[in-house]
Amino acid sequence: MSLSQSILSGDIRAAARLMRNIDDNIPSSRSDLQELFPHTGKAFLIGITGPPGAGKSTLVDQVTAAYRKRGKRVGVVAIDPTSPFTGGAILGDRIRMNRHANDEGVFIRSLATRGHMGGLSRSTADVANVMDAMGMDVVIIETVGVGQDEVDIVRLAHTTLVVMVPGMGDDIQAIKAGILEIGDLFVVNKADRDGADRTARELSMMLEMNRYAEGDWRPPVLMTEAQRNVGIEELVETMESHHHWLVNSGEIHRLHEEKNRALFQTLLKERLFAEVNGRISDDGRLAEILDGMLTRKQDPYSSVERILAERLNA
Ligand SMILES: Nc1nc2c(ncn2[C@@H]2O[C@H](COP(=O)(O)OP(=O)(O)O)[C@@H](O)[C@H]2O)c(=O)[nH]1
Ligand SMILES: [Mg+2]
Repeated sequence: MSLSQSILSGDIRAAARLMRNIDDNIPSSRSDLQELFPHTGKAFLIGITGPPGAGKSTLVDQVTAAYRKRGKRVGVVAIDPTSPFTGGAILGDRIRMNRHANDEGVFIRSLATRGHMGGLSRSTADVANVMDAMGMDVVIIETVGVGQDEVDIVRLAHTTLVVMVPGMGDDIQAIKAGILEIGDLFVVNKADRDGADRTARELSMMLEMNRYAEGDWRPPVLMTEAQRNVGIEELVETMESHHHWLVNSGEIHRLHEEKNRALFQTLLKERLFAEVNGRISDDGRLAEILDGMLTRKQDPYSSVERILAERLNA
């Protein structure tokens, strides 16, 4: 039996193995993903982003528990920004999520950001697809961000949740353009701290400056205390409302189109690059080109054109 067949028949360990293969870029993972793809598209994908320490992982843990109470199976993909050598945050998240360790309805996977080209967003999408095919009803993707990862998560998720903490007023100003665009809903976590109301008010005011057409989704601002499990039910309800809005408004089709395009184009880019770069690395021409650039006898622009033309004529 192939890994994908085992996964479809409910083998959790096969899923874990395939995810490792995806991480390690093992070629056989491609055929497993091919076989799983027709079984995907059913899960509700939630992206959670925000600055480090905002309480995202704590929220994910509580949201996971809330969905479990509703009888939903939950997959979690935690994208860890720390160096794979320190592993610190991964360990912390593992300990926190330990209460779900014996629950067959929860599957948690941490991915380290390695920074190879397109690698992270692609393997996140792949891992989310595996969880989807496993029959997870909800897949939560946690990422730190103000950056590229954040943009990528939006392309992956149906609903994107931005987590802030009290006293971030200035930061909100600094990053508002980015965050206001990506959030379908905003959470001011650590509402037990001073200034939570004010941060929520400021956020709401900034959001009100956006222009909305009739029937548009207007991102709400919620307050939570993830640590004490306060506000989580309302948060889950609001995420569900957004999902319903996506379906009822037809917006979900546009979103899927965008997701599909992003996944396909990332795959294409990665494979083309790997193929061409691999060939010129092996046959020594990459070294030649780089030498030529050092002495300024060759420019990179025409080198790229030459390599590409050769490929198209092949
Ligand atoms: N005071 C307070 N602390 C919280 C709350 N939620 C999470 N924390 C703490 O904030 C710290 C960072 O949380 P974590 O979930 O790891 O944040 P992440 O980096 O965004 O994933 C931890 O020590 C949590 O226990 C909250 O509602 N109130
Ligand atoms: Mg975290």
